[in-house]
Amino acid sequence: MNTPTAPEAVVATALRSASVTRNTAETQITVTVGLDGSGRARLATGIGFFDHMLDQIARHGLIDLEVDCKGDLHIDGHHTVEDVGITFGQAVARAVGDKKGIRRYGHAYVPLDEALSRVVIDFSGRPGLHMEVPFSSGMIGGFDTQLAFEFFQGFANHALVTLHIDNLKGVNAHHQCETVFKAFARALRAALELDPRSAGVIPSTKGSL
Ligand SMILES: [Mn+2]
Repeated sequence: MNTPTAPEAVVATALRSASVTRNTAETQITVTVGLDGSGRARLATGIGFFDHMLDQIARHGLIDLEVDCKGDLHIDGHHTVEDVGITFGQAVARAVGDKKGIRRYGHAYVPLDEALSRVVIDFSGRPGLHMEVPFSSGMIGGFDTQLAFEFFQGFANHALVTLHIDNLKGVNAHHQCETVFKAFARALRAALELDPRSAGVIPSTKGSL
């Protein structure tokens, strides 16, 4: 006998994924995300340390992530990092859709030796970034630490999230940055997780997010 599948069950188990291509005179980018993934990553931004940070998002967010970016690195890394943040935000927004059944809020503390960071995220529909990260160095390899803010600003604006990022302790800039990206990944994973007690429900008394 055929057992009909309830539409809500299909929604709850469907794999949430999206691919976005964004081309400008400064960058040509394709980002593919699978929110219900296993952390598989294929990353090529041309900035080694930035690829290392995107890998943290995939691994600790359990997001399958492909980023292909050809940016104007002969100028500097600014357009590349900012525009990957924008395109990643657009892909996450598309994959998460109407936000039915997600937990909406997520937060995480992540240490790495002496460094400790906290990230809190809300899929509120209202973009906002509040970031306090006193980097101890201007550069990490070929990555300008000022660009961490640009990445998260681009993401918050286009994923339509409220994002609070604080580095609470840290001496080594590589450690500081890595704890920020790992905590972001864990917070993202928690917020995007489907809550079986709230299947098919938009987590807002307004009825939309
Ligand atoms: Mn590292």
